[in-house]
Amino acid sequence: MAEKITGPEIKPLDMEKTTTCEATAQMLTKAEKDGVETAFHRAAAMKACPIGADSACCKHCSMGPCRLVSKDPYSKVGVCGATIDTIMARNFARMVASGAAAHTDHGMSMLDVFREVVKGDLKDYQIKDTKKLKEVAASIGIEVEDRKVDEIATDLYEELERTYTQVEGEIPFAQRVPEKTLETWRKNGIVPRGAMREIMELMHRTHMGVDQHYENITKQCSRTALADGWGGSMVATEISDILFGTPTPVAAEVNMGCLKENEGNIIIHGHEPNLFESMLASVNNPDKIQAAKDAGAEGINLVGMCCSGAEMLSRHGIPHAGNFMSTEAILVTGAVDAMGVDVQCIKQGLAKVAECYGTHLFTTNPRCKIEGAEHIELDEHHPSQCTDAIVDKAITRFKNRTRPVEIPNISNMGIHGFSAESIKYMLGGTFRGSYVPLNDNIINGRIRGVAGVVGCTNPRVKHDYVHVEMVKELIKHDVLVVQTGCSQIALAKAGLYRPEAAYLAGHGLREVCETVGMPPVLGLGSCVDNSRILIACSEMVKTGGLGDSIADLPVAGAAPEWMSEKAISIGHYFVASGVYTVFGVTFPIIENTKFKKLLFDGLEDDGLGKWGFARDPYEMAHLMIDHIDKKRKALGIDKARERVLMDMEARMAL
Ligand code: NFS
Ligand code: SF4
Repeated sequence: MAEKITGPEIKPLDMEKTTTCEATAQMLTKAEKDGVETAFHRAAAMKACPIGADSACCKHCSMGPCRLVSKDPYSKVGVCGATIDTIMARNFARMVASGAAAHTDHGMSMLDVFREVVKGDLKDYQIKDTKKLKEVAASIGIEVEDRKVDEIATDLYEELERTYTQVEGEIPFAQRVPEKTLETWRKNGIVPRGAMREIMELMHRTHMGVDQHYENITKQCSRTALADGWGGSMVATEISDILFGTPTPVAAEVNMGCLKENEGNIIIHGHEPNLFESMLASVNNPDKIQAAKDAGAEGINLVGMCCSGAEMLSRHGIPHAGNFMSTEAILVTGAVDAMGVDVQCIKQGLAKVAECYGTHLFTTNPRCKIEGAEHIELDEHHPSQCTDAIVDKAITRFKNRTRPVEIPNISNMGIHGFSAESIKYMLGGTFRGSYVPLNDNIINGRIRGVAGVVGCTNPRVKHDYVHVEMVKELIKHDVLVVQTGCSQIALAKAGLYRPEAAYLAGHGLREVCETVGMPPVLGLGSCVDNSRILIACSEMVKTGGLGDSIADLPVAGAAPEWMSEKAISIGHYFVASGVYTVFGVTFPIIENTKFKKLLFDGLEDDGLGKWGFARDPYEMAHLMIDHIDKKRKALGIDKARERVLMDMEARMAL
């Protein structure tokens, strides 16, 4: 169809510079023809505010807003006298507070479901993974031997509630932290008490006229971020595993080609797996399938996006259509009959694009409504009422499709569904899984170290490009990469989740991958599942041979295309846990300031990790590799790698 859908002239993007995702590029080009605007177009038209980007402004009271712009950041202060360090630290802290709140509130929703299941008030969800239930319970000191599942579950619920509500003491999962790391936290006074308390205190301290020492603010930042990583996020992951199953490796399809022209397509996009799980039940309901057939469809096709999509990909092999920067683009296919969203990373712009293409957009969570979208609330006591209604609307939309459909014919198979548990079995390959083989391969140098590459996509940089190039550079240098969220999807679209992609890895990593038949990058699921990386780090320390604390491990983290406050909270809990963490795109900080020095150096002196920043993917990768090598040297295992490399050369010579 040639005629424009909305009318206004759209300034075309230079696709070469916009994205490496061909499907997204194809749809953006179509959007331009149709006169439909996306976040990519808005980003091109609106320059980021340079003062805000540097975190050099404060609007915490109405004596301001104050802007501290000048060549020398110390030549000015706010009306109240706040220095640049105070202002940057407070802004950073508020990002941590908001990001941590998002993850912990998500975790709390999962815990709400769990409580109702345990009480027997919720029949549509069950405890699916009793093995995991027992493992999690035992890990925080709950007796599991010879006890009934519901007794253990009741105790677990009560313990985990403390993650949120406790006012004194340490959160339950602090018991999973390696001893020396926990000691460091205690010494620094940053062991979280309860998430609600930490977030509340951080908001208080960043109010006008309270905490005006950047070091003290940063301390509470660390405590709050840890309440996210080892608290809210970890609860979200563990409870989701208990209710819906711990992921095991599964072959699955990613990219827009998983939409089907002749079926009713439903996309679920968001973060909490309960909506998606019940949608899975609805689309498999024989009545609904029949209704779809009666409407002329060959079936109902359920597809995920963003993080709840990544969880469904991991747990059930449900196809995944794309990451954060593709959520508007996919509607441009015209093939999406309904999109259901819950919370987080849901662009308001979706409503307009959905309207242009006649797609039904449904909000389902009381926390997230969007003007112009229909709200059908998910009540966990009767979840099918919501999801069945969405299916019905999708079928009606299918029947009344008037506009031509264009689906990019691109899909990528790969192996997903790794977890802290399955890594044991993957590399162990024996009946009793353990981290010994991973540690051994790191010690003998075949694997140089482990990098967590995670996080968002952001239209301020070439979409997917930074993720893909950086990860390729890491694996080429024998760094095993673990991933979550939008980054996992970027690499899956680039074909790195196929075991055959091991040929892109260095000799050592390649050998390990080929021996066990695994891809050189391992996908662990959604962003809250970054907690799986924390558990994996803990296991590596406890297994032995790689130091006494997480800060000793030859590991590093990165979010090369981050955009959300959640990403800052994640970054900071990795830093506080002892991990060197590199961010791309931009960093909300001014060079040559005390606060910058604290985040990028000082925290390491306190026994924690530290922040890093670079825009270029190769530079980021080498910052991480250098750090990994530094840790190998400190552990005295740097020589082993040289031997492996010589062995390999010798073998090649033969
Ligand atoms: Ni994480 Fe998931 Fe993606 Fe970023 Fe958003 S979807 S929670 S925040 S954009 S990775
Ligand atoms: Fe300005 Fe201080 Fe008010 Fe911030 S708190 S807006 S720096 S006067």
